[in-house]
Amino acid sequence: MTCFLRLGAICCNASAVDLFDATTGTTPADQGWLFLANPILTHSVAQTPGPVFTTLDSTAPRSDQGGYFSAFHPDLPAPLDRSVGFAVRIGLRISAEGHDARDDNTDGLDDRAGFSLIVISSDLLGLELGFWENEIWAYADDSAAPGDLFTHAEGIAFDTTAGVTDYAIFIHGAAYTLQANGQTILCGPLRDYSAFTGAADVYETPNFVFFGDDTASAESRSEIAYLSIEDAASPCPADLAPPCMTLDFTDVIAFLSAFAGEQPQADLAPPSAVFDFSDVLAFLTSFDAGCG
Ligand SMILES: [Ca+2]
Ligand SMILES: [Ca+2]
Ligand SMILES: [Ca+2]
Repeated sequence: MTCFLRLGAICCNASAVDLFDATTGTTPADQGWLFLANPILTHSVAQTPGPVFTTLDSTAPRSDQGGYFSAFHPDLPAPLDRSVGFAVRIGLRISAEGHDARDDNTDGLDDRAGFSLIVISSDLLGLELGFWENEIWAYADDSAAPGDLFTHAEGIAFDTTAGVTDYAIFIHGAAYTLQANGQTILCGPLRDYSAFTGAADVYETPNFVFFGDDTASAESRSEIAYLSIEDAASPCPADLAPPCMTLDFTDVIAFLSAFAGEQPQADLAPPSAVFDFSDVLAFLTSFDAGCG
């Protein structure tokens, strides 16, 4: 069992895999992550190791991009199986962020963020979260309208500058849940970004994680303390159908359907892969407890 001391709280998880730990005094690029920046040779993106966090600075010029790709990380757990459930945990503070007034789908919401966290599961459903100084939001896919690809979808007002925050993004079934210091602050559906056709198409790379600045239209200075991935069920296992964080009859129907079909999202209690009364009881217990 691996134990981690983080932000004064001890959390132990038998299956957590540490993929970056700033307290070693080195950057993610020294710990298995592929650092890439654009322009390749003349960029001004700076990465500075420190005793508590690595600072990644893409603030000048804004058009530069740079960040960390999991592509060749030797310890990346795979597959990142959303049917089983997993969580990507990152210790992060945004100390500065700026973005152009760029509203691609003319809905009144700007569509770029200077810091992104991308998580793509084994079957390409995933999520890109954008971090502003005062909001965290999800990038839309084009399932509703072609013009919505990579525009500002659901978000939550949140002060990302206050200090290093322990963010955990739970990926389970067809939905994600974002927690900040253990509190759920945002949830929604996983996205399919495979319509993207640019070079280095990370959105069609199974089992993939990126963090950094991936846009010419925004910039950030961030303090990154750690990143790990752990096996994890949704923090609200009974929440199996939209709307997320709301438990209603559609969640009951979804459970019964999944239970009858012996699908992983109904396998809520041991023994694993056996569908019995303990799973029903676990669903009822979670449903009764509600989503905190
Ligand atoms: Ca928009
Ligand atoms: Ca940029
Ligand atoms: Ca629900």
